[in-house]
Amino acid sequence: METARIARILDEMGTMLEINGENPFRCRAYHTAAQSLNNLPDELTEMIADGRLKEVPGIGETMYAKIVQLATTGQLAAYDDLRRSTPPGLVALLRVPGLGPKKIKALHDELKIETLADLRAAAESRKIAALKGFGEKTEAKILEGIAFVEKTGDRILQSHALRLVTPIIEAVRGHSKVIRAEYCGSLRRRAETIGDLDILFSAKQPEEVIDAFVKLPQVASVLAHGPTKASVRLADGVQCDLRGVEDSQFAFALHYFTGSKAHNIAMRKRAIARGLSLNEYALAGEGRSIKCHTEEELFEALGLAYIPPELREDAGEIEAAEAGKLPKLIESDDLKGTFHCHTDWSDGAATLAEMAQAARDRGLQYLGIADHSRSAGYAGGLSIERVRAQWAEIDALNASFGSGFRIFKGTECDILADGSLDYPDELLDGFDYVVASVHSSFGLSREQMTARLVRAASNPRVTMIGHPTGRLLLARDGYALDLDAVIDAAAKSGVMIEINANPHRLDLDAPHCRRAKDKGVLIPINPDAHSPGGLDDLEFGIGVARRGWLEKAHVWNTLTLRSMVKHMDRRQRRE
Ligand code: DGT
Ligand code: CA
Ligand code: CA
Ligand code: ZN
Repeated sequence: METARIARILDEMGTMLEINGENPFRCRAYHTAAQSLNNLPDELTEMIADGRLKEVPGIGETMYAKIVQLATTGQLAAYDDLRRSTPPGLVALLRVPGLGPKKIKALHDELKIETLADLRAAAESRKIAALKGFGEKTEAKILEGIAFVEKTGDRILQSHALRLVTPIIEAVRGHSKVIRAEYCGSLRRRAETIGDLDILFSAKQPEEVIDAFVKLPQVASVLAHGPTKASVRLADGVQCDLRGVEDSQFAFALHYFTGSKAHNIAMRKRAIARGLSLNEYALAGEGRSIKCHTEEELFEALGLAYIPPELREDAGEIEAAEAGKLPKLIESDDLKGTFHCHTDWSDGAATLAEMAQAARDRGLQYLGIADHSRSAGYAGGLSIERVRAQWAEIDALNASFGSGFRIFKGTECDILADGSLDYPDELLDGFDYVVASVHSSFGLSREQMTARLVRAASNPRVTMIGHPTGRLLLARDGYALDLDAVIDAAAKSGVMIEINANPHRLDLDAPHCRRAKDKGVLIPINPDAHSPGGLDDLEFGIGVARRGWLEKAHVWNTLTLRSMVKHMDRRQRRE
């Protein structure tokens, strides 16, 4: 069984135990083990084989046995028992922002609440406010939370969708009858969250391929099964649609099923205006159909430059393609380094040296370390003394690297409730750069929160604002905030705003990226990595940047190490 899946099972077990009112230490053990699994430096099977898994902190003896059993057999009796004894609706209630296992247990014990519908009924009839430890404010929050869950529905994170689709697309491509295959839909457009997976292939006899697809081990149930298409539910509950076409239709189908729907409609209108008709199988006019082997040819046939999937939202891309004014979008290789990464000095899982090695392994020229500041007690925030000690270690490491690589000294400095920073100015001046983020007092009014961030975005000691809205995709909305006012303040003072590339955040989002860029705000892409593997999240940031129409020049960390050093010096001299 896949490591990420095992981690999810352990997490779920910890949660179910919490809902059952188990001893908190026992519950924690599961969550800690799950986290350790997600941060493993090597393949799980490898680490079991050579005995290293036993040494991993956070994995005790009994937990070790459970992990080995899941990895080798895919089964765990304790997990099955827990699932049987816990009403399934209760775990789903965790998706309601503000409801934790303790509250869910209380609601179940006191009001017999087992489902989202039960919860809504109880809140609407004011039964929750009357419960001990709840009150009117909590009840109102729960109603808001239910609306949030209904809005996000069954969507999944882009990162999750990518993990699911990768082995399936490989299997489809591996079929001997398949000529071409791609995933389409919102995932190809690199949307923040994904409703279902869409896979397209071309073959002379699609039926054989479809029959093989519905028998893949990932498929839990078949929803529909015809000669050219099938819909299935995967083991994770996610829906996956597969369609087969003839190879001559592939470009049209690829374009159609990539969407977005709004983009498709605009393209069809354009075809009609030129006396043509466009659908998922063909572009035709005056009794003849126009051959297109690729999407490039399809766009060309309609008088357009190639529009990358990330831009296909009917947000001006067709007009820009017609005028030859599409941006030359940033690409993964353009990134030369990154900022906002954590180490075990605060809440990261790896040492400075390990993180630096991981950055070099990925071809980066520099790595910015930004551990938490002193107020962030929950995340091991650094005291002033610890900051200075970390600088000494960074200096020593840098001396060992030579000129090809460098660690930059940064901090992820808390923005306090009044908008001031968590360290004194003298200390801030000693960093190469400062990421300023909100990690506390989320409940401020919109006016207060805006004033707080505007103040930080106007502070000359701030290099960039971190995860500006604080949202967690599919888990909680950002705090109340006038983000455009923050962008304006940043533009005026020359402060940057990051794209936090962690797939749970993607914050700035693409539309605000585009606005910030238009106003002249520089936008670094940061992984917020807490482990070596976290650096790979940069790719999700590239997706946001492309959806936000960003070119290489709009992203700070496309500068080479040499240019970056110069630019930092100039900034520090406030030129
Ligand atoms: P999702 O699954 O909610 O994350 O979003 P999509 O964009 O993947 O949507 P989906 O799976 O319903 O459909 C895939 C693509 O098929 C969609 O992006 C555009 C195309 N499509 C679906 N329905 C329509 C439609 O009614 N009209 C047009 N023009 N295109 C459609
Ligand atoms: Ca879809
Ligand atoms: Ca679909
Ligand atoms: Zn943060």
